[in-house]
Amino acid sequence: MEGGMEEWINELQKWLKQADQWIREVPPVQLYVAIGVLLLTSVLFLLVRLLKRTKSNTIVLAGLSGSGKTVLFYQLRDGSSHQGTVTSMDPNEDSFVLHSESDKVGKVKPVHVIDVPGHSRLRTKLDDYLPRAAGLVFVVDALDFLPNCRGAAEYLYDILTKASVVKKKIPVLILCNKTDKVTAHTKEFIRKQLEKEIDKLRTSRTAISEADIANEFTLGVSDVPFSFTQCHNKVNVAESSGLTGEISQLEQFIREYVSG
Ligand SMILES: Nc1nc2c(ncn2[C@@H]2O[C@H](COP(=O)(O)OP(=O)(O)OP(=O)(O)O)[C@@H](O)[C@H]2O)c(=O)[nH]1
Ligand SMILES: [Mg+2]
Repeated sequence: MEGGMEEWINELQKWLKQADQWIREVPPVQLYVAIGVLLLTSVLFLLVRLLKRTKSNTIVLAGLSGSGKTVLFYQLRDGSSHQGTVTSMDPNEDSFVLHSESDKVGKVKPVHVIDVPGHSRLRTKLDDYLPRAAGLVFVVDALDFLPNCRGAAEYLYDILTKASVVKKKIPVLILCNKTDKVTAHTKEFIRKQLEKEIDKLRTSRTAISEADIANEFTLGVSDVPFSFTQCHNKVNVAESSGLTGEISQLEQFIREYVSG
């Protein structure tokens, strides 16, 4: 047993000597170039791996209860509304190729969609999902908008001041849903109203209060009326109808941030 070990060490030493001799014979410039190339490729390899890993395919759906998130979720996945009339008690979560792209299965990257219930006690789940979100869709009920405007603005304000959203500049799509009804408000109207409400919240929340401690960042530019264009992350407004399946603007947003 011991003899075997010695032999093995001898063999190794021979190899090392040979390698040493060989290295000495090679002109130093060639050696440096070889080492340089080796280092460069390994750095590039690591960089590509890192970039691939950080590229998320998660899209988070948030918004007040009843805005239509669950209907949109099923519309994206199955192309039907599933009549989600019950208030969700748990997040809906699935990875799938968008229904409208089902002819491209295997060619496009699946999207991971999470529908976070709007009930105030379940909203805290959002914090678990935001760190890996490639985009956030804030669904607004365009039909029953005015009575819910304040509530929607507060929820949106909380989202737009979260460190996880601001630091990673998570793109936000404000999706005015239920546009199948003629009485639905336009996206321009909804955007303006939300900006006004957020502007009011900004002044009321700058005083040190419990609500203020929860908000990690301040919004907009002080002394200037708030507008979504002041946000560090991209905030866009779009329209949809989950019920009738008119969700092309939502799908466009998803494909912009989860590349196939
Ligand atoms: N007219 C119309 N009604 C819709 C549309 N989308 C959803 N609804 C209705 O709105 C209600 C609420 O829809 P949900 O998808 O369950 O709402 P949600 O956002 O998931 O609500 P929570 O789970 O409580 O957070 C249901 O009665 C839907 O039928 C739409 O595009 N048009
Ligand atoms: Mg729901």
